[in-house]
Amino acid sequence: MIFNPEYECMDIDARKKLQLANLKNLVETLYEKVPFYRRKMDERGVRSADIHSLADIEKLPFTTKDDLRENYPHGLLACPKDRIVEVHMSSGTTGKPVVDEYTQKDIDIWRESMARTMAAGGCTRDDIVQNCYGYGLFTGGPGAHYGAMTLGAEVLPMSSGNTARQLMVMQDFGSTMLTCTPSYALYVSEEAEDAGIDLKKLPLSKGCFGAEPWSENMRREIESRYGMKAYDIYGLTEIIGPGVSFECEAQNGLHINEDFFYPEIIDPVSGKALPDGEKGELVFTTLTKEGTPLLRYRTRDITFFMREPCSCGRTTLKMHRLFGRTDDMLIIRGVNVFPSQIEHALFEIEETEPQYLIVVDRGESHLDDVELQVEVKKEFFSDETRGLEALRSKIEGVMKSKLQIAVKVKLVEPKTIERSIGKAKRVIDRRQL
Ligand code: DLL
Repeated sequence: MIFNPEYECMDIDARKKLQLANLKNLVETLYEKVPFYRRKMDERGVRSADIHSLADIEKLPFTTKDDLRENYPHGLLACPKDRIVEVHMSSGTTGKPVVDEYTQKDIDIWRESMARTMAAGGCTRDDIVQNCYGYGLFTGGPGAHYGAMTLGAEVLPMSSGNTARQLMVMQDFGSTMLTCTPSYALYVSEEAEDAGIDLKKLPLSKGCFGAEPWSENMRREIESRYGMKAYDIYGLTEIIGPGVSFECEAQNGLHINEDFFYPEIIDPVSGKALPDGEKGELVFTTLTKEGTPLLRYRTRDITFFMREPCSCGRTTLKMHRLFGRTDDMLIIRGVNVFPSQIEHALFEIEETEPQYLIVVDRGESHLDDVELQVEVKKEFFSDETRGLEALRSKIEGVMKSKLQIAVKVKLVEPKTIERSIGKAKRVIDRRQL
């Protein structure tokens, strides 16, 4: 279902006009209200009067995660503090958290964005949404909650964890839609299997999954374990939370809510715009936010735009599902490798579970060594070493041919790699320690 056809199916030129008008307003507001942006614009000698077309956005300065941290907690606020009604944060691994401070209008934009997102995943007022994204400072729980409520669905605000209780509620309340990280969806399915629950017999028929990288193969795995449709949803705290872009029934690229979030793809090194179809770093400008609007925010997420019209009828620009993040990329003996490539290759090996851990270290020779720990499926795991040895060299062969690097594979017993209830940790890079 299309939640808001007026905006989601808008004539492309009309949308561009709207974006340009909002961009000019934004630049004016940021210049007046946020000293950080005034300084940056003065340095470049650019003002709102210099923005005549959307392409002129290139004249404006970028914002980086470091800028957000340096302005923690309220330095980027663009409205009086008493207009803020809610705050979210994401901590990341280093330094101060990044903060998003919402006015009521910002919350309304978020509700609308998430209503579009979940409607595209099939959510209606008849649904019972089991929301297992974490609630709290993380945007996942509240974002999906707002979206489901806006659509008039019934929400079960489970938050993440306590998997036995998740399964009980899922059965007793007849949940029809699941919202959580893809890795948690897999974890729940394993626990269901152990408890003798056949998820395919439950009323669950769809889910919106995101907040971490996942592959097409992982989608298929979730869809077959649950007997459901699994949709990819994307977003980040700095921009609004989940609801920045989402898949429709075509499951081929994510529609960007571009009347709210203006997207660009740039070369991460030169900062220059890349032609359509070329992979690069995703950048967003929040066109309509009031609390902490951002200009040309560098997400570090890597994707490309898909301009061809979508069969669903939406005219919004699509982005390919993420390939990874510029800061996730591992450089192994000079070769660039994304964890998502390893995951993708692994899924083609029938004997393994979709559970893995990549450990990178500097060997005695001071060269980078990669150990890939992979869980073997119960039915293939045995004490007989010959079979396992053959499987190990098969996986090493696949990795070598797909990634062009040598990976040492360590097969581990089922259920030995730590499961996550939120975002999965797939890489341990000991080289930085
Ligand atoms: O993860 C917001 C979110 C919640 C999105 C629930 C979807 C569902 P942060 O914690 O700020 O916000 O993390 C944002 O997570 O820059 C991406 O690197 C990654 N990410 C989010 N969605 C996806 C996705 C939330 N669908 C960071 N695929 C982003 C791959 C994703 N990576």
